[in-house]
Amino acid sequence: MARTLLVNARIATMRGGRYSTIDDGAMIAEGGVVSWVGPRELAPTLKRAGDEVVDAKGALVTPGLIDCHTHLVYAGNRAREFEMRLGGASYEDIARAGGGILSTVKATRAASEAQLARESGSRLDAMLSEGVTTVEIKSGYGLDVENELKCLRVARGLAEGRKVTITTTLLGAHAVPPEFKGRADDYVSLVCEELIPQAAKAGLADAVDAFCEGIGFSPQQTRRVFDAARTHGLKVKLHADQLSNLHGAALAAEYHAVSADHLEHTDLAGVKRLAAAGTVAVLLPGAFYFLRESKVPPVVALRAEGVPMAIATDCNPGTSPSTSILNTMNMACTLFRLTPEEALAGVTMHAARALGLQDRGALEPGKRADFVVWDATDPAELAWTIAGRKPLSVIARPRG
Ligand code: DI6
Ligand code: FE
Repeated sequence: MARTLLVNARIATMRGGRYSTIDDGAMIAEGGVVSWVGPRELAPTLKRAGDEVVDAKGALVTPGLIDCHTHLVYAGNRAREFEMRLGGASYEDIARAGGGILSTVKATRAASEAQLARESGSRLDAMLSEGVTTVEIKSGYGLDVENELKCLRVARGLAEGRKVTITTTLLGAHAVPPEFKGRADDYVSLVCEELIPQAAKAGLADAVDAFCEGIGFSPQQTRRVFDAARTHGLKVKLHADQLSNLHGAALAAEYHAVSADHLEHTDLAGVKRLAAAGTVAVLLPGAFYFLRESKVPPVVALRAEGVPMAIATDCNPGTSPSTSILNTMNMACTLFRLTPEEALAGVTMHAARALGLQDRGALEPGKRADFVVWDATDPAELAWTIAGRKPLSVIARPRG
């Protein structure tokens, strides 16, 4: 089996969510899986003939980064709405007037699979250029069976020819499409009775998500979506308490969601429910920044209650047009007051857990050996810079 021998590295293993850096560390991977990691002098085996040797020359090595919440597959842009918001319109005003998510739905429905793959592929390449090796991609800009499945197929197809694992999440309950205007419950029926079963049957979705919000879907409608997901054996995640507190965090916990995302308006009771359920809190500072929100998620309470915090770009045209996981780490610290260590854990270990993936996110025996060599020596440097950093090299394998 092909072996990779990493030597001369400062390895931030992220075991247990901590840096626990091994200076002058070494790592052996066999068939893309870590078989040994530790100080070089303890390396159990010397180089064998045929080993691929990676000499990090004393540089920092981290696990491959994981962007666990993106809406990467869409067509067009929302620059015009950005101008409208700068002129005083609110995100909700624009959404209620039929713009917002629905304007991207129009462009996405009109786009061919090839066009969508091209536009989305260049965003994905930008992500990967920063050391990302696993990306979650949601649908949610098709909003009918044909177009939602189209977006999921495009998302899955993006992994071809790239060294990345893509996981897909069906976000049919993102907005009520124009043809169901005023009939949200009927649209939810379509999501539950046609979309979820077909996506599950075609193997196109790993999880199901919903936008539980005043301008999205009610907690009752979200329950219907979650019940259908459960029936079809799909994991659930939730856009919870982003713009108001509809007690989405508690709802996500009740359904043992792998993650509850956003959480700006979540209260202490919601945090305690997440802790009890083992649901990961996914924080999205890009959306908070871009919408100029003022209410930060309850980070102090999440930390105190021991809720794992992941962070992600939320890459989408309306509230977080960003492909930069590194800049997101910086924003998580500057805007939400995470520590740089928490930020790194948030894009490795905890991000893996937010996707229900146990096989990655830390460099320890048994985990995938996707790793990144950085032009840095202290892991805190990754969160310190606002922009402009690129890895020296990224060692990852395609989804296996
Ligand atoms: N919350 C968000 O921030 C994005 N979706 C969601 O449910 C926004 C999507 C968009 O405006 O296009
Ligand atoms: Fe989102």
